[in-house]
Amino acid sequence: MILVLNGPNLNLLGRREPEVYGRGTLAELENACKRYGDEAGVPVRCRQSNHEGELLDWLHGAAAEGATGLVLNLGAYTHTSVALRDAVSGVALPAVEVHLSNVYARESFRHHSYLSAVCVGTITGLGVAGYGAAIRFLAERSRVG
Ligand code: CA2
Repeated sequence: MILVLNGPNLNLLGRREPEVYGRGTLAELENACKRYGDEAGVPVRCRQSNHEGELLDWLHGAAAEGATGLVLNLGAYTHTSVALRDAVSGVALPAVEVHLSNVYARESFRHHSYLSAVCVGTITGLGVAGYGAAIRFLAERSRVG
């Protein structure tokens, strides 16, 4: 199972800033992730939280609930949270960092990520398709061990 975690404010998708994040809602994003998982032959579980501690708890429990990989869009916590970085680093599962928007085309405070160094890779600016690429990569990686 691949666990997709979306962080703060991503519950607002489709309701504000469509020029930055597109018109799709979080529910549509999560349905697309499940579809990408079906196509790649791996179950996908999606969660979103606005709370750092809840995201930490989900990361700590990921392996025990059967995750073989993580797709992480931790929103603004990407740029601020040493705690989430330490959790990703400690969880011993391959993680792909995903951003809907191209963070490098935006404000400079979005150019630094605490997560990138503890993830296998980062996909930024491809919208929902970036989640698909991450899911396909992790599905393949879990098959080859
Ligand atoms: O591009 C991304 O996916 C981000 O992770 C989104 C975060 C932002 O802090 C990161 O720098 C890049 C913010 C998510 C906010 O989502 C909203 C969606 C609709 C309306 C308002 C906010």
